Amino acid sequence: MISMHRSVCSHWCRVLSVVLAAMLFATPAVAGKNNSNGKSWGVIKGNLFGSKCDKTPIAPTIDGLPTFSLTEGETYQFTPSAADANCDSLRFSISGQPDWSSFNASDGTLSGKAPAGSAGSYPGIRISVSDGTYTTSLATFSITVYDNATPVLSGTPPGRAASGQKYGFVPIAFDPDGQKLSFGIRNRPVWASFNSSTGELAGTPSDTQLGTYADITITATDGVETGSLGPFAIVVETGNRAPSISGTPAGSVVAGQSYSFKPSATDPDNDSLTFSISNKPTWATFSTGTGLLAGTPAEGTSGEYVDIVIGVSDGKVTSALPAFGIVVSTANRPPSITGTPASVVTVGQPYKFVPGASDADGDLLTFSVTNKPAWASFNKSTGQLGGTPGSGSTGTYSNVRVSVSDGTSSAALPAFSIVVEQASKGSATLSWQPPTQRTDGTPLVDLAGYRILYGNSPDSYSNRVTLDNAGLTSYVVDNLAQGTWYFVMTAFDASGAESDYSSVGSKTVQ
Ligand SMILES: [Ca+2]
Ligand SMILES: [Ca+2]
Ligand SMILES: [Ca+2]
Ligand SMILES: [Ca+2]
Repeated sequence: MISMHRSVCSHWCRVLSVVLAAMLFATPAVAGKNNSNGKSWGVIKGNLFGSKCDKTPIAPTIDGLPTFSLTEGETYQFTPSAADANCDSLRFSISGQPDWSSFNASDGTLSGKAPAGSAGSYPGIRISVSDGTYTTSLATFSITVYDNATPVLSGTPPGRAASGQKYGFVPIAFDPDGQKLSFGIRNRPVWASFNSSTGELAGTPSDTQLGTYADITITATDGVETGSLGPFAIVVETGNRAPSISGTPAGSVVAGQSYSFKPSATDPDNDSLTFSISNKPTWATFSTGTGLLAGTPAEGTSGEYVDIVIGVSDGKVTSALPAFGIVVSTANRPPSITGTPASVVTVGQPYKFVPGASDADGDLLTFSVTNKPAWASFNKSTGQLGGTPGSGSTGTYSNVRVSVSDGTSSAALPAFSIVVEQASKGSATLSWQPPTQRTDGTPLVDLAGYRILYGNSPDSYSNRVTLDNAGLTSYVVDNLAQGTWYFVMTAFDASGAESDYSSVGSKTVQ
């Protein structure tokens, strides 16, 4: 009955079972009565009142199922169950105790960590309990300590690192026992950090950390055995340095005019550079070889072209200018100016020239003049050049230029000269023989007078003088300006009949 309870009961249960067996032996009738109620625990308690510990000497009991194996580095622990129906104090003992373990005589606990090198079989272990009179033992058992396999580290850490660029290496770690591993490192480079959970070695060396970092060893331990990788070295060399780009692109251009911007770019490593652009204006072309952005926005492309970004790459890294915009404004159309100024003026005579001018944009126009004669005034609003040269202003006023401006662009007439002439007057004395007959040969008896016609060309006699005196034979024509004058005469009779022109005479007034 006792052994049956051992196999199914807890420690407390077993203690009661032992007591129950004793009580049933002493007072079977009471126990049977209570058992009829199905309350066996109540039976035990009822019979233990005032008599918890049996007075009949009984050997202590010991029970428990020890663990039979572990791996080096692992901890062993086993505590047996023991009881004594007489409430005797119990004392435990052991034989065949493994040398790496300790034993607690108070509770029978066998424990300890199997160290490296402890692999093997530890037979003949016997744990006993004594109540001072009787000794009871567990069945002799063995503990097998298995060899702890060393963690295996593998992987090829890169032997070179570049300044400014990240270096990283994670070893492949494996423990044949499946034990949890923790990592360590010896001679860790100062520029790198190490993760003891993963074994990752990572960092970015700076330009001041060039050189060889040798004898680096990464280790992995399962708590007992330690595997390692290395030693290895990392040579830190100068890494790629980013290219630089600079320049200030113009922010505006007038439609119809050319735009051009070329950034400056260099690479400290002398890498060959390639340019790129985003948001290139449609009217422009871009050279990936030089970075030149150029073009002439046509009329109708006015507007703002934004977020233009020009970058340069050394094949590894790209540097870019800040984004910029280009405002294309409508082109100003220059004004036009026309007119043919007089080139000669006589002293005392007024001179006046007003150019014609217009602007396709309707811009307000202002006029200007260079080399204005002192005797003339100029109206900036109308462009009128006018004045009357005085007697002391004879001469040639050359390279006079009249211009018009719309505020942005201007137009000018060809330069011209104004010659101021002296007002010289001359005279011509005409003399003639009075006619005595008509063209048909008949005598002319009623001659009434003469008419003098003259002008500045032999075909155009714009001036005339009528002389109502048949007795005259000469006449002085005066007040003739400089130039060559041509003269003809006619004769007329009392009836008004007039002859043809005489032969032409001429005189040049200097
Ligand atoms: Ca005892
Ligand atoms: Ca292991
Ligand atoms: Ca570079
Ligand atoms: Ca204009």
